[in-house]
Amino acid sequence: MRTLVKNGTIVTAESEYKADILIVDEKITSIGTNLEGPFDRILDAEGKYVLPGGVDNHAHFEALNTDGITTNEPYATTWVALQGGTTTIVDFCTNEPGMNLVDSVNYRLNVRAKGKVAPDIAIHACCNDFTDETVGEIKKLVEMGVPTMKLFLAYKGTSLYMDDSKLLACLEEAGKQGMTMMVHAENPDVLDKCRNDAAATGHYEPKYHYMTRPPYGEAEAVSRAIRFADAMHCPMCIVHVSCIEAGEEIRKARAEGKAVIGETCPHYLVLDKHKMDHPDWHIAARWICSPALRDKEDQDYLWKALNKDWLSICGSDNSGIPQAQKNWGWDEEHQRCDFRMVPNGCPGAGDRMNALWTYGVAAGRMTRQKFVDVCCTTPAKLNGIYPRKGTIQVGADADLVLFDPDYKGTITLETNPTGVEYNVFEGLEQIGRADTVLLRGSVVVENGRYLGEVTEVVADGITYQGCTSANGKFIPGKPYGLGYDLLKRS
Ligand code: DUC
Ligand code: ZN
Ligand code: ZN
Ligand code: ZN
Repeated sequence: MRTLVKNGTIVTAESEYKADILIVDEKITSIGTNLEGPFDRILDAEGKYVLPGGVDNHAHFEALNTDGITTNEPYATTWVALQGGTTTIVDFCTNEPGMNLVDSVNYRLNVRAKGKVAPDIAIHACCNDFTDETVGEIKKLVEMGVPTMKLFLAYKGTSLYMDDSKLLACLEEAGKQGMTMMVHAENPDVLDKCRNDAAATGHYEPKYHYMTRPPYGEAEAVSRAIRFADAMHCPMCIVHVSCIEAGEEIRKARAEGKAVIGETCPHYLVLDKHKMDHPDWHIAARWICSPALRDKEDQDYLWKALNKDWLSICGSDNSGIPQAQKNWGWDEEHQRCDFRMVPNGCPGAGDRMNALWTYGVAAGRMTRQKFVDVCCTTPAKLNGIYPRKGTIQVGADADLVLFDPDYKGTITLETNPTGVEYNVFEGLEQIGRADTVLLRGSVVVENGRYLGEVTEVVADGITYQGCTSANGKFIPGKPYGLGYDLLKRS
């Protein structure tokens, strides 16, 4: 199959130019003008930007909470990512109950996700059950194409929590084996103190979620994680950075040449904490995610930080928790909402690029090159899947977005589905959208609509809008990803 994408303006992290693209089957084989036919199909990209397919560094689908219950939308809903221009999700694989990480990755790919993922998928390991085996698994994970792992420095009292000795042991081995370590950085004792103080004084409403996750707790954990990673010679990615204080720790460490990179997310860039002040707690609960949404000044800082490469990636942290599970926040005994019982997370895989374009590029806060860099290229590098993914060049997978900068709309669940019953960006203006999306040479989105069949699928007793056929395949990452480059800085 020979496809020509003609008349578009190609945008990469480095440059922007007018040229046509020849795709043969799944790969880009030439870029230029007057490319020679015959062609089986011609896509006219006149008036559009041709972007690399998005790489979402931070997606949770079918995530397991500490009881082993899934608290996220199923893989069948991943079509929403494609519709938003993301052609590769990097999904977190926690331990299945009673399973080590290596077996959990195999189980996730071969059972949970098999035949259900619409975009391509790469994997971060995510330790939810640290055992004597865990450190020894790092080498095997890297060999399997999983060169990244996330550790939780928060959530004391659950199996997610990693104390400093476990953290150091993992970092030491990861540095040797070519793994980049990712951390959820919030100081657990700060959280416990604040949460207990709130409860002790009778405060349980959703707004106490943000009032009890102070920036200093995030910044302290970021600082500690970076120092430990540096001492252990392990490259590090701080995920979901939400505030000035945490960003400043990363900025300073990078200025000192430390091997650290930071990610932020659309909801921290675009939304503020007052979403959680909604008078109906069921609705307010939709914005309960961790770290918490912050203030306008934090948003301004995060935009600046992306532009200055203090932060380098925009990942969605897609964690679409259905309303029925957000409603777990109801304390039946005391007949009130308790923010501590609401599962954490916001959906966003479908709106990551829409939100960043609208409030970044279209608002004059970010160049198109920077947009591609933080949404596609740097995440692909970090995960060791560049240049197969994350850029437009000969030999790369033909994952392309024909982006229409003239689209104007309002974000609603109908136009911007999330996989759950609500969209946290509902009602916001949208400028520009992914008009046509190609995944490895196949057109999967046209006129902003996913082309596959979408029907109701039921998971854990909850009904979702799911795709019935899957295009996605596992893309193994190479060891070190960006890690070597990061380490060379020091
Ligand atoms: N961390 C995440 O990255 N996502 C959802 C919840 C959390 O704590
Ligand atoms: Zn996290
Ligand atoms: Zn309600
Ligand atoms: Zn996450």
